[in-house]
Amino acid sequence: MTQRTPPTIRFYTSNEGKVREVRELLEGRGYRVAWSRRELTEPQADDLEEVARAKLAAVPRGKDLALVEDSGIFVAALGGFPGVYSAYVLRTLGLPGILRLVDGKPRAAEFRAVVGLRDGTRTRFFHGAVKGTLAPRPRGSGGFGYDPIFIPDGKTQTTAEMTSAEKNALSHRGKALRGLARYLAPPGRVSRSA
Ligand code: ITT
Repeated sequence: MTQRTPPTIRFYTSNEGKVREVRELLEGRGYRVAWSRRELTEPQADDLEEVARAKLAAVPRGKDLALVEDSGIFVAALGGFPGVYSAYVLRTLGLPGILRLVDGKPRAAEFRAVVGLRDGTRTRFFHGAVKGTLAPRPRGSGGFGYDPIFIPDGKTQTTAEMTSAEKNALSHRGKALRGLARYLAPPGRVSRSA
């Protein structure tokens, strides 16, 4: 009996936390995720899809499916800031500095992700979002980035206090990746060759 080689999806990112979550979700669905550790140049843009499109345009063309992702946290009381600037703001202010920005303000926030896929000559984008609130102080050691201060609606834990499976089940990235998985293998189509 011949064994089907799992199709390879090559994920271009500098963020190891994203890789862990993408692997957990897509490898469970029969794909192999190869990590190309890259800091892709990001344009000044106010839209995650525009950034994801630019990242995808910067990755080399090869035989594998190419994957990029752009994400951020949008705080309503700050007019959506830091949004597309989330990585820069986290690097410069850290979580305590970000919490100071919302001191005394409503704490509603939303994580959003756009996953970009190049499949041959086609490019496709998949969106996911999760609403929540900012915790009063950082809690938990799982996940990465803003996870210690984000509490999804309907939960009491931060996403850093969840297992990665629990986080993937509700997260912005998990939702976007499930859209991508449905595109790659729509219900009824058993397998897809690379
Ligand atoms: P890339 O190389 O893929 O660009 P990056 O970490 O620079 O990796 P982004 O430019 O997409 O990623 O910036 C997203 C920022 O939002 C970054 O600071 C992340 O830590 C944070 N972020 C995104 N998703 C998150 C999640 O699920 N949990 C916690 N923080 C998250």
